[in-house]
Amino acid sequence: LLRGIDDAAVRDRLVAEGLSPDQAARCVRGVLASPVFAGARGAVAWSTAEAMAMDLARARVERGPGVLERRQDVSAADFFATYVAHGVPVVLPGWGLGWPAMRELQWDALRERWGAVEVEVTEGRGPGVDPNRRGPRSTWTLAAWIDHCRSVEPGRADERYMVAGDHNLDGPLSALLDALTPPPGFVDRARLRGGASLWMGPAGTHTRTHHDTSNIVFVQWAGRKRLWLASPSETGLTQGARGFFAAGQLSEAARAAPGAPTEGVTVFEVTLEPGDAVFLPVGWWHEVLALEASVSTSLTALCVRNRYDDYTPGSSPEARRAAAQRRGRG
Ligand SMILES: O=C(O)CCC(=O)C(=O)O
Repeated sequence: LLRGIDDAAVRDRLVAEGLSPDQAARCVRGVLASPVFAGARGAVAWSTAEAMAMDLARARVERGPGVLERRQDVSAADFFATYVAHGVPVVLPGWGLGWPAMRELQWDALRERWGAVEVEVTEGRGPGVDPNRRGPRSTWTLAAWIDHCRSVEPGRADERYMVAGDHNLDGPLSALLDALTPPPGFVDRARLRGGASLWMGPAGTHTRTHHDTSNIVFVQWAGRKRLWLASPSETGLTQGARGFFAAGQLSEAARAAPGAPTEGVTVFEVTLEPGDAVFLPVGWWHEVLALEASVSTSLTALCVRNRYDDYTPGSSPEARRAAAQRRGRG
């Protein structure tokens, strides 16, 4: 009845299941008169309308060009009005090519200049480790960490990975922030400390499909990385998500079995070369694989309000309710 199925059809079904016509009629009348039903009807109507909006967004993505747009020399004004405001991912080929980071975030330069600095590295992000939990960390000199990254054979990554949560750009390596010089208008330099993160690891590091709660411009400096992206309107990924992580991997979408969380999902793939960047709009699912030993940075200190902490579709019903109440819809 909540789904809008006709009363008579429900009555007929109850009779088919063994109730007398009289019992069935009384039962349906009782449900329709119940205040709980009246309250639930409002909630269902609301969530049906929201599901329709998601279906519409998903249909648009599905009927789109199927590949990520690539923009050379996009202005900050165009970037914010076209891509950030509408949540559209875009590849910025060679965006970082002229920046000092193109010299300073290379293996030899890093090792030579900062090799003695102690850095934090996350251990163990593999299957069986809760990806939403901060893993154990170890301390390395940057020189030892770089040697480790460069010595691991492709396909033999051991899950050690210097990730954003290790905060090395906020502390021991914060001088490297000066090497990040996007064109004017993209980044608020006053917020760069805390709004830029370093990812450094061997070939084969793998970040499972997840979403973030801010817009990110992800820039590649050394080695190549492959990313798979999917829209937040892909509700198949949201159902079964745990925290920020989706139930399925986008890179496996092509092989997804019927009923898998990735079945039917429109997946965008991009391979970043050194100097390339990609804009990851808030909420977009992404999975990342380092094809080679890799150095990248993610920038969140964009010249726009960039915290969407309430966007947690994979959280518990209680946490979602608290977020809805904060938004004034509880
Ligand atoms: O490079 C990676 O392994 C993951 C990057 C990422 O997911 C992010 O910046 O949000």
